[in-house]
Amino acid sequence: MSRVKTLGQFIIEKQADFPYSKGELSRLLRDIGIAAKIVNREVNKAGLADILGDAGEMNVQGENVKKLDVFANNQFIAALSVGGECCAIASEENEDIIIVNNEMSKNAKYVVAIDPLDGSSNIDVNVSVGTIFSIYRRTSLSGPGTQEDFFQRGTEQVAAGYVIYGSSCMMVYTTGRGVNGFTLDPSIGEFCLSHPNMQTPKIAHTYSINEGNYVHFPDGVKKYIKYCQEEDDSTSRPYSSRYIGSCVADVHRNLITGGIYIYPTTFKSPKGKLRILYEGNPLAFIIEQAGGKATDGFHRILDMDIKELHQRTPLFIGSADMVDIACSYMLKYSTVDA
Ligand code: AHM
Ligand code: MG
Repeated sequence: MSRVKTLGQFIIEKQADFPYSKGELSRLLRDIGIAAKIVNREVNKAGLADILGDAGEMNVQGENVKKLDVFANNQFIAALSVGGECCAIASEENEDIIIVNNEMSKNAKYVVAIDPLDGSSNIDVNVSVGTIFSIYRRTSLSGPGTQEDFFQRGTEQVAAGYVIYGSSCMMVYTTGRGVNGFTLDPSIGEFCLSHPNMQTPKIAHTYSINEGNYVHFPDGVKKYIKYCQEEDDSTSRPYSSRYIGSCVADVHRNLITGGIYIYPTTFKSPKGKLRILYEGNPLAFIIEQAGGKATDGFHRILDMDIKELHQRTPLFIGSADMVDIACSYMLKYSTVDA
């Protein structure tokens, strides 16, 4: 009989890989796991409770905030604030960083960037949504965390992960030593290791992009989409198109079955729509650890300089060969600004 390994057991086991670690990162990951379970509970009863629908506010990106966004944001901020490991949080829902201001967190080592509920347009329609997080070691020495603590390249992430609230709830994370996935077993209330050492296929046959924006795409993307749709037996084209509209769900599916997710620049979003700090970088870290690639069409996401908290980026992410081919079309037909 195989023995179930819970997220908590796995985290403690992995801590032994870092002999000088004091366990702060482990506790941070555990706190995120607990908040995720609470958010999952609310997502699951979204249709029942009066928590469904708009909260009637706009977030800092000028998008409608759904009630569950607010709930998830509050849960994660609370979870990250109590443990004393995190000194500041950057959230998609808050214009400025949230300084964790208590006695325990003054000398906390880490800052956390988070998209508490990604894919919010899917909440009202019972389609998968997710949480994305990214953990950095602070660069300031002590005292309250600062905005500059977040202005680090993605290569500096010490851990990153996402939670997908889908047909089951899963947490997938990396600390730079591979990617592991845990599925929530509701009967025991624990995330259990279900997808050890995840690897994404190098080449696959699925592309994910909002084709409704086609006329506004850069030429390189237009040509790549046409390439995906052409008939060619040797490369199993045409490819399938799958687009959920929650990048966690699209990237998660592509991580498992292979594929590419693209959110390029568009007329409406000339710098791309996704935010690098809590969408691009964590997903890029995970996908690279799983053997895939992530770029903005030209450059590696993890090497980008961060100058703003809510900085946007185009994103080409997924199976290595597919990202390479898409980028070769960008190089041939588009310029960095187009
Ligand atoms: P959000 O964080 O406000 O939910 O926005 C990010 C989401 C991604 O999850 C998703 O892939 C994309 O926006 C969908 O955008 P669009 O509706 O323009 O295709
Ligand atoms: Mg988001």
